[in-house]
Amino acid sequence: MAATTEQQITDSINSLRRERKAVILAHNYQNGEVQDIADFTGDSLELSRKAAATDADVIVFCGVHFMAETAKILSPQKTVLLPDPHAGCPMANMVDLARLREFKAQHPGLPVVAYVNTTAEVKAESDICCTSANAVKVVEAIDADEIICLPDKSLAGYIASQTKKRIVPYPGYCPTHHRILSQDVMRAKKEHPTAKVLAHPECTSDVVELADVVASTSGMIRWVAGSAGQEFILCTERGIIHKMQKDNPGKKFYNPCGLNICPNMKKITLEKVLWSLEDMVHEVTVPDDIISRAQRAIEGMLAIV
Ligand code: CIZ
Ligand code: SF4
Repeated sequence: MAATTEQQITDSINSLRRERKAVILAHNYQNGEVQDIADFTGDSLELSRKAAATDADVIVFCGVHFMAETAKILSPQKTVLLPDPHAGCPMANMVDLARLREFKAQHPGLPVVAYVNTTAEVKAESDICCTSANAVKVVEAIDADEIICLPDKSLAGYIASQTKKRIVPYPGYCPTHHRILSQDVMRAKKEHPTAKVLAHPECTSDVVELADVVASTSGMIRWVAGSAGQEFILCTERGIIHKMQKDNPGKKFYNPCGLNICPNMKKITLEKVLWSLEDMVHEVTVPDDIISRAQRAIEGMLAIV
């Protein structure tokens, strides 16, 4: 995109943002140019909470569908727009209501902890939500020794390694994080021997075992900012490096491989953000009864952490 064109698009986004009284949210995995025009960047829960605290009428969520739903759950009165209606999350889509009910029936009586990375209707049908940052705390706070964690078997495995409780994993996973292999991380460590390795718990257990730090995207951003280290290997989606590099210009950041790209996150572009505000598309709605039940699961989590 030529520089002038990009500037024109940004100018148009800015005037429509004011006209529509909109707040633009960008997930940490978004394209850099999209992060740069956002009012807030962060993880999905933190973004949805920040947007709820504004008096905006419209939320443009630059992320994937379940994230826009989370924003709607926390701001039922606001109009929530997803700039590309096809930006879905394959992991969130691995469990729907029918599969969840079937899984619950196979493990009767067990409480269900739903990662924020789930659809609104799955949240509504679960006992409580968790994020990758607070999952262990949430599991510890539940009055049960055996707990279903969904949809991510890798996050469930990480939780199981940190608690004495028995964790029953639902067999979902993030294709993007699973493309990062332990041999990639070992090669990157050899090339950058002083680099610290940070891994998201959505990575496979052999990658997590190689990490110096296991954290959510926001946790990684905070950890890097506070670290005396100068080099970092990031085992998560590569969009995270954009903010880290901006915040820490002297530090060096490395991707462990060429495949840590989430194609759905990358569907959002500046042009689509502009179209979204121009045409007020694509609105993400959640039925009222699902909103109130999903709110209960999110509030249950927030009461613990
Ligand atoms: O909920 C989010 O934002 C996800 C899935 C990732 C993270 O760790 O921030
Ligand atoms: Fe879903 Fe993985 Fe992409 Fe996150 S990185 S949106 S979990 S596919």
